[in-house]
Amino acid sequence: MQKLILTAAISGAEVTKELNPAIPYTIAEMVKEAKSSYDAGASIIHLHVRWDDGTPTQDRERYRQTIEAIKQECPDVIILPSTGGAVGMSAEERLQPLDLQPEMATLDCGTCNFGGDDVFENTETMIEAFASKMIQTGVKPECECFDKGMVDMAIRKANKGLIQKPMHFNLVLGVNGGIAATARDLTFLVDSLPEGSTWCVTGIGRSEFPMAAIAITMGGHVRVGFEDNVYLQKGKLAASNGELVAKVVELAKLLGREIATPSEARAILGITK
Ligand code: KMH
Ligand code: ZN
Repeated sequence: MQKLILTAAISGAEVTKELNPAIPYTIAEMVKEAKSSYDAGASIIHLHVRWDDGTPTQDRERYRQTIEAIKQECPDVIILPSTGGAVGMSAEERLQPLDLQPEMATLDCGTCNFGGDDVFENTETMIEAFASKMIQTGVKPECECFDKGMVDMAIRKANKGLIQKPMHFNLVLGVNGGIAATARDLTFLVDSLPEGSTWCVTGIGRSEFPMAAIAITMGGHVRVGFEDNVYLQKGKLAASNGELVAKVVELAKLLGREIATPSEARAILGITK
């Protein structure tokens, strides 16, 4: 089995300090959360940036400054910026971090209800435009799939030459509007991936650690972090993203799976730059 790649989704765009005071907004807070995750065993930081007051932004310069500051503390970590941004942002706004030519970026593969009246919009035209820009800029897409149809959309785009193979997927289970976080549905998604793909699981809310445990035993990779869940256990807020990563490292140890370093993660994912 491959070593386990751990991704820390340290900030997200929607969670706020009202939910957990440790949610990072400022660049210094982002660095602290990235460092705690990296020290605990994360080789990838999935990044959304904010203005100091917590407002989500896809501003190119804010990403540049945040990435440079994180790299000073965690020099070899893989940075995976969001091109999803926050619900309601325009495609143009969302695409900005690709100008920095990161090693990876998210590629959201379909439209999804996101609770209440929120709709996270990713039309087919947008998916093609985002995928094309990633090919042009040499950025490896992490195909974000909130439902089975999104896996199929990503495969169609790969067959059209818009996503290079082998593909890498982030299977997100438990969004209110997406596929449920159950072992059956995770197996269904994984069985639908093209041969040779790599995949990571993201379980939302209380599903974070159960989905992680299943993925560890299935040979997949794992994402945790405040973007997806703010609790270390029922009723106890996590003090840092590092605590969430450390809990998965502990699970992996119990289940006999070794953790990948950033350079091992690059080799597994076929990242060459
Ligand atoms: N904030 C969500 C609307 C991504 O990073 O690409 C979208 C999201 C996915 O978080
Ligand atoms: Zn995200």
